[in-house]
Amino acid sequence: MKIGIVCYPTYGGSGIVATELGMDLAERGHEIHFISTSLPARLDITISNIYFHKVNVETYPLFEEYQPYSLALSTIIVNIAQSHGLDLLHVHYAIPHAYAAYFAKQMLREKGIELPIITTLHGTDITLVGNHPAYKPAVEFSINHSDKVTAVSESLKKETYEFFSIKNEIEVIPNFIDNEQYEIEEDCGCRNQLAEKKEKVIIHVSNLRKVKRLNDVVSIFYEIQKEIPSKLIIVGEGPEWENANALIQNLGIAHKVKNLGKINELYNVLCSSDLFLLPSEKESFGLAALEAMAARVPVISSNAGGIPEVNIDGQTGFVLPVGDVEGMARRGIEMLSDEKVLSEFKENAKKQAFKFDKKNVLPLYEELYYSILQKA
Ligand code: GMT
Repeated sequence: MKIGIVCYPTYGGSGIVATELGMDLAERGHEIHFISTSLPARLDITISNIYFHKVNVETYPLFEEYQPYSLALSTIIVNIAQSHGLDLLHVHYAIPHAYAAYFAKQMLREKGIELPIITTLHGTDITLVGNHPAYKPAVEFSINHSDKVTAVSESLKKETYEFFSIKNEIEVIPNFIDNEQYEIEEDCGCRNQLAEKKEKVIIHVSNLRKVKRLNDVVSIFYEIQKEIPSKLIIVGEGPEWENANALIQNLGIAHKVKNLGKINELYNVLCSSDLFLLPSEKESFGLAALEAMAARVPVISSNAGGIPEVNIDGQTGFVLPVGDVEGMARRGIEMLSDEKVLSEFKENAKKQAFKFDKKNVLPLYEELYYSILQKA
């Protein structure tokens, strides 16, 4: 098949899922055309069958900071669909990708070309941004006019039906992981750069936005480090870092916290960690938690959105109400203070990651594509 994939190029989960999916489909022999504003963060452009098309948003002073991204996107979709003969288009994140895809589809129809559209909902496009009155009718319209809609968790599917008036069926295809990529020795050599030998490594990976509750991460760690010699590793960049850093300074734990920013060697850092913290306010799935589990790292998380579908309370870690910093710290201390308990949690985390292995999940997308092409 010739498949167009539209995604955000940044380190966010939706872009990562789209990129990993596209690369794998290319390895299975499909021709994949990525359409994005810049090269997606994890895209290996050297894989054969992969093409990258940059969305050029022409700037014009009249538009000030509101340059018409949707227009530029629908135009390039039309061009790529025509010039490369795309069989279908898969857009990741509804805003404004599903909207732009709808208009591209209409333009192509006038030229006698039918382009089926698949929209994958990732989370904030529904729960945070999409639900805002400024966007809601347009998001609802574009979901209802997609040929197929998927959501990354049961929780997100339920919320989409609750928030919007949706006429079509939403299929849940969970996020996935390539477990083979995580077959690194537990101590791959980077552990001693992160912490002292006797210390535990506690990690948080995100885009450091408000929804991730970074101050909770710091407060949970503050309580844990009183009992367990440990270091907190923060991976990612984002607007909440300044606030969290102020808290770190006030609590006097700056020497125990390392902010690595955006890194490429995430596998190595995860494989050197003992506990992942994900206390998010909202989270449709929690891909970062799954990546941690694939590296044998148990997770202490909130019960937001789809997290409980990934992190199983009492098995792969613990799941507590959003904001229960005290409870999360208590569970962390419990887990980290007993090596036998910790290694059981680590094994369970790895077993859980195998359930979401790409070998099980990717065929679901392929089947979906073929079923749409049969209908078309
Ligand atoms: O977590 C973010 O803020 C990034 C966001 C995105 O759209 O890239 O992540 C969302 O999609 C991921 C991949 O499906 C999910 O694993 C995340 O849980 C989801 N984030 C939220 O729902 C807040």
